[in-house]
Amino acid sequence: MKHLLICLLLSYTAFAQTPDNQYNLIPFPARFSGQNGQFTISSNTRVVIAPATDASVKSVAQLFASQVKTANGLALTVAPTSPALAKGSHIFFTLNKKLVLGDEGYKLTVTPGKVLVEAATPKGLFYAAQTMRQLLPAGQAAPVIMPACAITDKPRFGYRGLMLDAGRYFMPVPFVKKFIDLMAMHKQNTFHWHLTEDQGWRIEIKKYPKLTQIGSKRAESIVGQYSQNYPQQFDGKPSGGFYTQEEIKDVVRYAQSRFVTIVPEIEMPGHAQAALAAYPELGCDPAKGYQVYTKWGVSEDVYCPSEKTFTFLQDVLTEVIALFPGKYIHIGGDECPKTAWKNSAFCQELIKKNNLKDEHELQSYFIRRIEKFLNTKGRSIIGWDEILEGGLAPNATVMSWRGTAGGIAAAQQKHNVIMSPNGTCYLDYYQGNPATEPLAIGGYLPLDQVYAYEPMPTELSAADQKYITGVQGNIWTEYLPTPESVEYMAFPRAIALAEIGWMQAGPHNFEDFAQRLKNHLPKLDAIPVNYARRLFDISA
Ligand code: TNX
Repeated sequence: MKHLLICLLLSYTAFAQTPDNQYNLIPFPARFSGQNGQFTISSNTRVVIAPATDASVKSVAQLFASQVKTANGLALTVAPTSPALAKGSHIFFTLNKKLVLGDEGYKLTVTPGKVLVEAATPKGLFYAAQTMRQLLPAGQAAPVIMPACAITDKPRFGYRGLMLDAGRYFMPVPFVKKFIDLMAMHKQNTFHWHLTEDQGWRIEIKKYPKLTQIGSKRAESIVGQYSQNYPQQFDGKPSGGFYTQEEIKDVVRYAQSRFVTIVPEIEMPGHAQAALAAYPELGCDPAKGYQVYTKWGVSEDVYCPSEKTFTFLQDVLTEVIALFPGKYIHIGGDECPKTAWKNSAFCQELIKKNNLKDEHELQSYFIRRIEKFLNTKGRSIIGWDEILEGGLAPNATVMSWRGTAGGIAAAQQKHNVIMSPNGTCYLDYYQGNPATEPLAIGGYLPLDQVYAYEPMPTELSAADQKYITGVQGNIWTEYLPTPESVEYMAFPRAIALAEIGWMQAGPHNFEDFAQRLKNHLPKLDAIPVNYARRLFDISA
């Protein structure tokens, strides 16, 4: 951490002449050219759009106006353009189909008289608006100025994600929205919502009410040690909560307005003990008396691959599909202990009947059946890299978490990959000295190490590189019971990953990033965000 502080101070000296809001863009744009002068926003400034424009352009412009209101206290009017308005101070949002910057790129031209915001799509306009949001001063400061500049920008990767584990601890809806807005502010576009776990089921399923009546509630815990590597860890308190379908629809709409796609995760065949507590007949040993798991770590009790289970999961997924319009459903697939299947006469029979070699192939059989079902509904699956074991389902996307080997193997098999290796993307790991930081799961992942991550494996041939679709940070919450604790671990490391996902390939300079971050943190203070402030003491 000392290292970071020194970097911050050193680079502060280098840029001390630059007003804070002239050099604070994260992710940094593909092309940026600073110009003389500035555009001043006042209550006379109009946000204008072409008269007969797309409704979504209007929503982007309105959202920008509301963000300026929140951040700077200025109420801007959004209006169709007219000759009179074109003469006054204005910010013009316009679709320009001729731009060849992909569906997320944009051009932003800030001059003293006006601001021109151009993109081929509303999504591109939205990202330009997020750039403007960053160019404006933090808080209520007046005057509200944007430095003159010309920006041409587009992302490197199409998938720029963050995962939030709402299974270990329920995360309330207002916080989920705040989290999504913070993602969008840094141009991340995919929110992976981890909704089911051994320790809690968080999504209302109308056909199976006990999932939330029973599965969302965790009893007082048996404080225990799940691994000798990790310290004592349970807070011992009862805990619970779930999202109603109405709340989920509301969050989906909120995310859509920020061009964030939600990937819901329904874990299978493992990490399912909360579901078994609700419906024991889905396990291999229903008489066992399953409880929502009151230890961290991985439960041995998993779904039995029976017809009852497949019917249940298909019913659950049918409701999930109706709630989430995105193409991808994450089906988990990680850490599925095979003990229960080994001890089950039914599973052994199933293995024989289907000419499978072992329990790994049985897991593959499980995932393939679910994939087939989802594919017939027009959806695709994402699974953690364990889904490679026993053979990949034909159309699956692999999320590589146990390092990068799984991702590399999947790309070589011509499957799409999202890189999320624990060594560089696990934001539940310590970001500072474990002796003085709040108790965490373990690991050590300081900000500069996150920033140094290069998602494209050198092992891949040029032809296979296209299967690496992007990068994701994961926030597992075993040690993060509250929104505040999540913010502390997620920020600013998630912002470093946002830049890694967006900025063009090439060496990234940490000192430069740290300088921009220093200028950017007051914006997080203004929201406010409980980022790991004490590790980034910028008052010096
Ligand atoms: C592994 S990553 C898990 C999670 C834990 C996490 C803790 C993955 C697919 N499984 O269940 O929460 O480690 O860092």
